[in-house]
Amino acid sequence: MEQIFSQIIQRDPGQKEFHQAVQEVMESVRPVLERNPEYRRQAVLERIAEPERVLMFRVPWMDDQGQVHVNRGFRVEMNSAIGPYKGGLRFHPSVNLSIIKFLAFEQVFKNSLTTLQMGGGKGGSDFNPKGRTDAEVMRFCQSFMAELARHIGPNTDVPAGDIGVGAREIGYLFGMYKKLRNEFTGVLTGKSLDWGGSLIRPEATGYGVVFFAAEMLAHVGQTLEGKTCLVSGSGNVAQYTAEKILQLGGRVVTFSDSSGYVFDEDGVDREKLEFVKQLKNIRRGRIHEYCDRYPQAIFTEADPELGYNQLWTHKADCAMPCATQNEINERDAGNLVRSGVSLISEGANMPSTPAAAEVFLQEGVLYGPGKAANAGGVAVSGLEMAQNSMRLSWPREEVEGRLKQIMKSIHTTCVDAAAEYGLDGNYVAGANIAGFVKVVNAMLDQGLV
Ligand code: NDP
Ligand code: 2IT
Repeated sequence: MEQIFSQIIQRDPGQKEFHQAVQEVMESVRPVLERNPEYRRQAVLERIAEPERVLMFRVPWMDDQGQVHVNRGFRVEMNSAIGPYKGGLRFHPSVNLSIIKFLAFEQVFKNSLTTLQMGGGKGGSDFNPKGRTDAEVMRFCQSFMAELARHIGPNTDVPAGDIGVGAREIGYLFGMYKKLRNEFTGVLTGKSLDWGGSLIRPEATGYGVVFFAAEMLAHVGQTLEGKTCLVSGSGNVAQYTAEKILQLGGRVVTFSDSSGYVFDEDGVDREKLEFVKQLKNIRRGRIHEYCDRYPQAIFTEADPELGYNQLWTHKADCAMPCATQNEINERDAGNLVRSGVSLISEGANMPSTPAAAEVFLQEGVLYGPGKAANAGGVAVSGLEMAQNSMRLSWPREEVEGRLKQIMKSIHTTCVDAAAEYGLDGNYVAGANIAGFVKVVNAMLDQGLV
């Protein structure tokens, strides 16, 4: 196994996020390979860690002043053993091939856990939508889709949103796809309700994060009622994580963005949450503006020199990281445990470094890794695809009911898979093993392709 991993590193040196994601899965599935010598003969690890296809392309676009810019576009089609490639698009200046490959790799196992028929993929661009006008974002999306349209389709590859890609971007991307292909199909998910979107898709990731947390708590005879939660991020996932925490009787005391975080000791109530939604989604403002409106809250500027994030030092019972990868390091993990946090449910993809995850496992924290805890978003994307195929829309209650059921099933699957290998309570091992076995068996059924 060490040899396979070092080959993966040698083949793509410098792809540190991708290596991090692969290493975690490889460590988890070691006992599975020991039990199944056929998996070794079939080189399943080498196959699953190599994307089926990697697309990289130039995205030229013009700003409102007539200046031309060039960004890089990506789509990594990682694995189609159990369904069409499925996964979001991320627009953020930090995007590079390593980040898109790690996200696509995680997506394969996450989608496998959802019980639905979806393979794994991810895409995006190093385009920074911050401070850009709607017209500039539209031209960028059109240029991005001018290339991507050749490679995707409702039965081939179905992108959706992620960081920097929400309803506005999905609209512009869909419009261009429709024009180029002259067909109205469910080629993207996260569409607006009026033209093929699913109820609950905007809420799904955050709601799912909290359903997963509630399942982990129920497993040890507890509920979220009265529990104080630290939430990071203030985008789509953070907002609906907070909303469901409030609905289930918990308290939310933090939000953040890349500039810093707000701490509201009185708790974020429904009105304050509505303010955050307006601030981030409509006015596209910064989270420190929360303190202009609610002066009792405290804003702390992000300080990368500090070596830890002060957000994770507040006294709480639960933490839901919903911003980005590696936002919790080993020191943060130690701080969380010392602040009384005994449950982590990851809204972001890979928000905890390997050393932080190790702290949670060692300390017996209920630790729900992203590929299990945040699978509700892509699960409802799968339900959006199902509704599009039938040309029907299900009511809110039906979609939310199915989402809740799927999160429950993911929880049970993780618990059972971990127990099968004597790793009771280890959701990381459970999620990786269960996600892996299903995809690998499908790959083997379909031969060497
Ligand atoms: P949004 O773009 O809506 O929000 C992202 C939030 O995270 C913003 O508050 C943003 O702050 C913050 N953020 C992003 N990058 C950084 C960074 N490098 N450092 C600090 N803060 C950062 O994205 P989503 O809410 O959709 O995504 C959040 C996380 O959830 C991501 O990890 C994504 O992969 C994951 N996820 C999303 C799903 C979905 O359905 N949308 C599904 C499953 C997982 P700022 O405004 O300053 O950039
Ligand atoms: O990371 C993720 O699961 C997403 N960004 C959602 C993907 C999707 O296809 O809905």
